[in-house]
Amino acid sequence: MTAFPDIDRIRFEGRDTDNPLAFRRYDPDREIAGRSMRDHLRFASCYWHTMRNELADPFGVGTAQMPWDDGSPSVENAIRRVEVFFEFLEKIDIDFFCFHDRDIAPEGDSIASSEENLDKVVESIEARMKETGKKLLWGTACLFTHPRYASGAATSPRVEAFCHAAAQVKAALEATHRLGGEGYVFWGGREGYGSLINTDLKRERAQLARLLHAAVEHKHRIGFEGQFYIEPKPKEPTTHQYDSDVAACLGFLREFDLLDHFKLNIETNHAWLAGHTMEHELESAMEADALGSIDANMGEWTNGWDTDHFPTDPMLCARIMRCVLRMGGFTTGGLNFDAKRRRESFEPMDLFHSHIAGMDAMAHGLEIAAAIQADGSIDEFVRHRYASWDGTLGTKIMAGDCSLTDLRDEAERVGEVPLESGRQEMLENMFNRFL
Ligand code: XUL
Ligand code: CO
Repeated sequence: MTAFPDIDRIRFEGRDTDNPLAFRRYDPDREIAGRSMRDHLRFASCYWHTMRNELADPFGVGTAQMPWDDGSPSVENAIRRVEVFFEFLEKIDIDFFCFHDRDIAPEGDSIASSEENLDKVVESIEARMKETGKKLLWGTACLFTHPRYASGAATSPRVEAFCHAAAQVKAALEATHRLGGEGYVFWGGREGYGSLINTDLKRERAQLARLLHAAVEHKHRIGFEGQFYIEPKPKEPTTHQYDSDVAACLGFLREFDLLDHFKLNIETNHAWLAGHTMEHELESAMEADALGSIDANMGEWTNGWDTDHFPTDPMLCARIMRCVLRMGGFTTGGLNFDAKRRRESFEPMDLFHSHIAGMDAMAHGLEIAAAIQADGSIDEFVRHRYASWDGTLGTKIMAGDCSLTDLRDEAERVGEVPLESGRQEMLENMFNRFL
């Protein structure tokens, strides 16, 4: 059986090709800045959008054509999807994937039957991984779809919901471990509130921390060595999510003594919803040595939802890849396309067009970022801008050796501050030279 009979493996054909089913920028084995493009970018396709998103929106039903899917919640149907997904990964030449427990396997009518369903599908995924060499970037549990989580999962006012969430995390973590996953993500889709009028915020945050601690304990118990990540998002579907942005996550992890166990999986569209740029979020995480992985997508500035567009803007991708290069590249992380085709792009072929667009834009971003890094002028400007801090006085201040009184005397001694232009526009223009 083939789900995509008209599509061959997508290959690099170069800048001048007019074949839309070819890469123009992404040349997987090309060396750039010390690694192959494949190793820099570590692309992943996500099961929930690629295989399960029917492309419905609040005003209309799903439009996605999925002739391989009979629409039933059976394990057989779930296993058929696995076959299609791996054919897709092979043809698009993506090495990694990500999933939620409920994307890959149907929930049963008891905890035990849900675990059994998951086991069966994981077995078929494991077999396809062995055959194809594809790898799991991260797994996660869907703690936001079922009505039992309407008021939160770990942060629910009902203790029973907390137990169900824990059961799902346990099974999803074990599945991730079995599949050799390099990471495990916690996205707290309902871990927040609709209104504070019915919410005990202090309890809810403590409950969330408790679930995360229990997961850390279980990770050690089963010997899972992958990286744990939190994925910040400010809102939608909640009014406010407790892990609203990188700064909030870092504060939360420090407060509850979890920072040693977690890094962050940062998503562009979530950064924008929080009113930040993606670079702001990436830099804030990097500064705390907590940048782990990226959900590569973008939003639509004009409508303000989490629309999960494929990232097709080379400028955005260049900014992201500059951060990744500055961090020294991914270790366990990668670029997961948490992105979906538009509702109008409903043909199976659009799965290819959308991923190709994202992969080429990210590869373009990598080329730009590598050229900026090799040139070094922007980095040099920033270093020079802070050079006074590298002198004797700056070093002494930062070592904590100057009281306010000492500093007052220094101010008298050094005289007026030499004013220097920040040259923002010159630097922005310098950046543009590399596009
Ligand atoms: C939702 C979102 C999730 C996480 C995984 O906005 O980004 O799909 O990436 O749960
Ligand atoms: Co995401």
